[in-house]
Amino acid sequence: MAADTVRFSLLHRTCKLVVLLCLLHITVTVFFYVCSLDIRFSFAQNQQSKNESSSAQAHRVRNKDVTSGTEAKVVEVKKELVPQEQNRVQTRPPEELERCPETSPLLVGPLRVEFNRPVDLDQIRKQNPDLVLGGRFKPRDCVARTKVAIIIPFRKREEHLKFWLFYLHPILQRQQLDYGVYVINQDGDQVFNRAKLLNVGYLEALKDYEYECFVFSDVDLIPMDDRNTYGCFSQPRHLSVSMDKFGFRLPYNQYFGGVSSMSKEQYLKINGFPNNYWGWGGEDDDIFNRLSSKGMSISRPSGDVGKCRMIRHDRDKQNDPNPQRFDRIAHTRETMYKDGISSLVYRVLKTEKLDLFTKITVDVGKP
Ligand code: UDH
Ligand code: NGS
Repeated sequence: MAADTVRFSLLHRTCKLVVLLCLLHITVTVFFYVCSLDIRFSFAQNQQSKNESSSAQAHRVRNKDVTSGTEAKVVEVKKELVPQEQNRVQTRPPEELERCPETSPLLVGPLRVEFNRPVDLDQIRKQNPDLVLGGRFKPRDCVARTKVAIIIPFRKREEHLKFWLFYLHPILQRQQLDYGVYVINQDGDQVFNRAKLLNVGYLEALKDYEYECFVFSDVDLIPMDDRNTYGCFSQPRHLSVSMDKFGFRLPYNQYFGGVSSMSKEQYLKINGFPNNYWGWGGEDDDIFNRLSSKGMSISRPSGDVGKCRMIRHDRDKQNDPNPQRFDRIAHTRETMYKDGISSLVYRVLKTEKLDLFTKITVDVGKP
């Protein structure tokens, strides 16, 4: 009888232990499942930039006077739109930070990019709390390997710009870049001049910060893989190498349109971009000619990493094909020294430091 009681109590204790172990197991399983759900959810939402370790280090906002010396300008600083700097947690003082790794550990690879649901600026602001006035960002936990100005030629493409900001800000933050976004808005209704706006962007961005690298991007092109680094390389880089509208291939080998990047040195070597391509076409071929005449080659990501989508649109007003483009690209080697950044004339009408980008409205003249 006594032996039975002892056996029963042993069995009872063993059962209790098993039940406790099961409960512990379930708790641990649920915990890890919830964590993995969280990661997958944030991937699908393209919100990976919220990751603690990728958070921005607060820029000291330098509300610099951007007067060029030639023209008086209106500078609007919209401070109320800026996230509160004091809310940020800075993990280590900047002098203790190490250089960011060559490949960011935050990259996720292929991304889903679609344009069927509109995005709004408030949503983008909330999803990018670490941006600083003017659409600037620095990684918080390491010193970025490069300071990049992203220059966007622009006129009346607000809907495209929203998609660009929605997709690109999280990508650029995951790439651990020290970057700023500059939208160069052509004033008035004269013929559009993409390359001249890019030249203006180069000069104006340098008045803001000591950028070393310049990415020139059309407003309607979105990368489909965050491994396509928006930075500079030993040779000028073409980034939009496999666009959906070309069946994810290069339309021709010398194609340098869409999105490209150059270091300051590479850009200055070719005297910047031409200023006299009014209307659509040829200016990117002229830039290619400039680079190859200076013995530079084009570096590109692989077709897979370089995939991107273009937001479909109709031809813009005042951007019809330029009938002079073939004649001009035939003479790049002779004209490039007198036409470029050295001969650039423009007038800044307004500079707006917004929370997601800096908008510079310019008068670039007419043909
Ligand atoms: N851009 C503007 N506003 C304009 C014109 C051009 O913002 O009015 C900018 C914008 O960044 C654009 C870039 O300049 O992405 C390049 O100009 P583009 O869009 O004209 O060049 P793309 O090759 O289109 O994208 C050519 C006309 C397509 C006609 C399609 C008809 N189905
Ligand atoms: C070439 C244009 C380029 C242009 C490219 C792609 O023909 O400027 O087509 O155009 N060159 C000339 O016209 C000399 S696209 O299909 O993207 O509109 O970038």
